[in-house]
Amino acid sequence: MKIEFSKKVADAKAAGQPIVALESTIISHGFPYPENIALAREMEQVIEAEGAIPATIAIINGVIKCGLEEDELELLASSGDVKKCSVRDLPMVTAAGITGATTVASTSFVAERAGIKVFATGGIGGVHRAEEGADGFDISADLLELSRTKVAVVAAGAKSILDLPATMEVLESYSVPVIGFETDEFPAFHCRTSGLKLPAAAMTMNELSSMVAAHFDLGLPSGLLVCNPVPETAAMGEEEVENLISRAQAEAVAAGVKGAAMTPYILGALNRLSDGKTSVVNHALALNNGKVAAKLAALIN
Ligand code: PSU
Ligand code: MN
Repeated sequence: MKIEFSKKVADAKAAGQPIVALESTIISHGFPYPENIALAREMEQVIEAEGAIPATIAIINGVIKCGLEEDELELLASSGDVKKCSVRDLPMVTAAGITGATTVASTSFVAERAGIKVFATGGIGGVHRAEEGADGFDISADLLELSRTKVAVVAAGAKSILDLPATMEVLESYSVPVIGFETDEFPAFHCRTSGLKLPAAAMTMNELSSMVAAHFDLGLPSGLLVCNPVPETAAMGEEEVENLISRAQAEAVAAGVKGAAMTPYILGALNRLSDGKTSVVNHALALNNGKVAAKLAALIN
């Protein structure tokens, strides 16, 4: 498999510097323009400030890239015609020579093959709620990829647009370690808590890095999920989020949205229904994940 590295990431690999992978679906389908390009740049800055090198992953004109130039980030943010690309889409997107944004699943896939062990994102995909009129069997490929790709994914849990207890059950069945960072509860993206207890908690960065290092040392076939709750100052109340989500979900069902379009649609609806508040939260938690991932990458390097 051919991966084209940016000079910066190639140099970092050669020098043995810590590297943090970043996804591109969050840029192309997670935020409106120009907020998305601002976030993409800030994610890179936050990681560099911790002494690590950011490697944003995407497919540009059919080429799998690890580390993007400024004009490539701008294209992903502003084009409006970038395919959301999970692992199963990689053959078509690369063969057709088109431009694709990678999800948690496909970013992890590329990161592992690029020799990168730590990846920062906002939230992972999971098991969708089986509500009337909605897809009854929509389980994100992010979970499958976590089970078979050796990368530590730092995320603020998963959104409560998903069935969080079912998501936790699938992660257990797939033998994916799930570690709370400074929490013993699964964070629900916009909210710091979900009422779901985690199987493991790391209360310090050293504890976290020991667990992650042990995981790689054991040679387990899976990745691991590091759950870093949204910063307190940015968190939303559970009731407010639940209200927004049921409205967004009802809209999606009424509009007949299915499959891969579901998560981007709901993100957009939440942003609109909350007058941009959910995007502010999403922005804050993504940067916070970048920071934790960079510290972790340095410690396990
Ligand atoms: N959750 C977010 N923001 C996102 C996504 C999820 O808060 O941008 C994106 C990620 O790229 C994730 C993907 O991997 O959506 C999951 O899509 P699906 O549910 O179709 O697998
Ligand atoms: Mn899906």
